[in-house]
Amino acid sequence: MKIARGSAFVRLFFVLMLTVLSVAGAGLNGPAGVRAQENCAADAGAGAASPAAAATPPLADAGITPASPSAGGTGGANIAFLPKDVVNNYFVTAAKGGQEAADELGGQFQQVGSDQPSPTEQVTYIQTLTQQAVDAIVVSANDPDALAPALQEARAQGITVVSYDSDVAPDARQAFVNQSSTELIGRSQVEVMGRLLGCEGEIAILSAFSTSTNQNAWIAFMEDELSKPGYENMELVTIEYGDDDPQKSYDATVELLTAYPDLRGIISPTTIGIAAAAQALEAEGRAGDIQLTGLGLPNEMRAYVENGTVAEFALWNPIDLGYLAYYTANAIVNGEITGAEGETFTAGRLGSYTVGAGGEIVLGPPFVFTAENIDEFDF
Ligand code: RAM
Repeated sequence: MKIARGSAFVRLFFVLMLTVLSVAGAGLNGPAGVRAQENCAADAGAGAASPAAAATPPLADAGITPASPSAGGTGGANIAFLPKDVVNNYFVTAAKGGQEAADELGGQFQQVGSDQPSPTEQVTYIQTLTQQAVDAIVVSANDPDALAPALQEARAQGITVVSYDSDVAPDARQAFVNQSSTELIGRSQVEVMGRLLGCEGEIAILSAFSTSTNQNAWIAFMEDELSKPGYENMELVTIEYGDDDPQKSYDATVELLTAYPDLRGIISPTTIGIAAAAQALEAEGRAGDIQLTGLGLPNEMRAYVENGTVAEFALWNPIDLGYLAYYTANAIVNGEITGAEGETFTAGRLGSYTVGAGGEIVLGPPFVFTAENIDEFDF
């Protein structure tokens, strides 16, 4: 069975995840009932969710309010998405959510950007969108600071700026639509790797751009998690950057295998990186020998999970991220919110959201994919 976007099952899954996480005070767990291994860190609460904690609460209790599709705005806004690049399937998928929201709100949607993730190219696109006087720019940054002056100029012209996926400097935007808790995403990838390796062995991180705000924020929490008692025998030997380029990421993986003969695991917190690393591990005959986890698109990782190259990885629904980002920008354009902490607005089928500290709006807990459930996802 494939899960259709926005289906009741997806909503229920989010609610269950939210309940398990909040009640257990836990990190990101595998699908309920699939595994119950300990985490390496002595202070970890993850894995402690009791079956009772997974009881389904009313939607409103989980902070999710069902809404009619037309709720949330008066429509008509001209909103442009500027992702890290326009060929990455993650952003192609997120754009579907942006278009869906625009259709519901009667607004305009366009996605612009380069074929290569490049901060310089993003600045050029911001300048062009500013000249075009769009109502809002929704941007995923390849560099938080390099984009800031151009975005500040756009804001000075009255254009709403919202970041999604990968934040920009806070004074360069009104709100940031984060896919999930940055801390949860960072720590949980180390927790998964620790379980896969029995808390022992050399690991490497294969990241995106060295200036990617989201990957760097997750990596900071990964390093903090690794510094906890319990991880003494797991060593992060290097962080490599594949620049969200499939070939560069593949080559970086092959180089890792040569440079670190005792390497036992790779964490890749990027959909491009994890797919390229899985391909490289198979081609080099190291699948299964080296554990690989991180963030990936189920449709790109299905084969690697089914043949055992990857045991477990995570992601949120990029369609929902794009949908929420469009609704957020629309709400600011229409004056419903300004991006100040405590404001609430309704994002169509996703329900109501509250702006958090620093203008952050969090989509929700991610999904964890394994061989047992990956066929239920289609994005
Ligand atoms: C890549 C991009 C994106 C990130 C995902 C997980 O597609 O780097 O920014 O959020 O991976």
